[in-house]
Amino acid sequence: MGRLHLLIIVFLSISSVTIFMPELVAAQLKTNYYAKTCPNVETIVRNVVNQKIQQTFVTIPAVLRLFFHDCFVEGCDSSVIVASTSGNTAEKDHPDNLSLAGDGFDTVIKAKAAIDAIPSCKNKVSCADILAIATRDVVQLSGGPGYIVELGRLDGFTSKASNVEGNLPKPTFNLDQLNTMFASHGLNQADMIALSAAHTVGFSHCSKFSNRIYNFSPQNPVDPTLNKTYAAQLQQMCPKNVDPRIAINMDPITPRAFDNVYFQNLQKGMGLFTSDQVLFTDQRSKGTVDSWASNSKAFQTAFINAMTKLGRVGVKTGKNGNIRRDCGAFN
Ligand code: HEM
Ligand SMILES: *[C@@H]1O[C@H](CO)[C@@H](O)[C@H](O)[C@H]1NC(C)=O
Ligand SMILES: CC(=O)N[C@H]1CO[C@H](CO)[C@@H](O)[C@@H]1O
Repeated sequence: MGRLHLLIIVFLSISSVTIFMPELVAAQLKTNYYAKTCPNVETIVRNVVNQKIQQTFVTIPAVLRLFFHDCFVEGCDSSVIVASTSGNTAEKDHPDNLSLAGDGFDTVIKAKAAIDAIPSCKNKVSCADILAIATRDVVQLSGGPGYIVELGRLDGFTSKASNVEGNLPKPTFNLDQLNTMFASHGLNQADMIALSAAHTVGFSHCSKFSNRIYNFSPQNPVDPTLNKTYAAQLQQMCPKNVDPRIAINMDPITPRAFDNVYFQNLQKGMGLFTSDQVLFTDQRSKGTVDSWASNSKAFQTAFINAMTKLGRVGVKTGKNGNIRRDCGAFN
């Protein structure tokens, strides 16, 4: 009996080592990175995020999407927050930025000001880490899982609109295109599916899916994988000549809750983009959608794991980055 017990323990510890070691070494991030320099940083950010959310719900999807775009273009180095100057068109001014709502930028800038108001913290915390902390907070404050954020990212030195093209997924992507793009950032299919559930909160402009409700193909003007009732509702909210500023809820059932209803919607043909619905229609990913639609806990575990991996993408350390004094401008 004693011997069997021992064997089980050894097996478990070996498997956890093989899963976690390579990633930890590659990313050089730590959970207690600011313990000596600014021990209260997470509380300070949390208070600012709380206040912002009380002013506007948009804070939640805005911050979450900002983090994703930051990490996929040039790595998680707050390059997405830098403003354009006369000599440089920055990432945020690429057309793909349309829904990077100002409230995401504003949250980071306000949190930075609150941190820098404490003399010992001033210019000690990177904008990239502030965004990572704020992202964890908006997920948790909208009903999603809490998790420990790895920290120690530096802010990057480049931000170019020309680097955006080809680095962000398009709403028309099929499963292979999604997998290829996420794999190029070290994320596997399960990570991609878990992260896609971020579309459980937030808004989309009509133009991002109008092809699915008006001119999908010569034989099918409406995408046949779209739920017919939902398609009619979308046509009503997004008539052909709709004001381009109109944006609609991406999760029509629980638009303000970070939950697994996203997956239940896919089962009913209520995924808004092709890139959402394909996760259910493609047999290679359907099983994962079905299991997370019925098991919220399993989804949350996968989401935390995928967010942690996303937060390690292209991290800058040492000479490759610094702490920006103003998140919107290089020092
Ligand atoms: C899987 C591929 C993905 C595609 C094709 C995609 C595409 C889009 C598009 C087209 C919009 C609407 C933008 C607009 O109308 O201006 C959107 C919104 C959003 N996306 Fe994604 N996205 C993907 C993955 C992700 C991931 C991984 C996250 C975060 C982890 C994310 C978070 C969001 C959020 C929160 C919004 C709402 C933004 C707001 O309301 O301000 N998306 N996405
Ligand atoms: C379409 O959506 C409705 C709920 O809005 C649902 O009752 C129905 O089962 C869905 N249809 C299909 C084919 O999934
Ligand atoms: C929030 C934000 O930065 N929006 C910009 C997105 O890009 C267009 C140009 O493509 C700018 O006009 C917006 O100001």
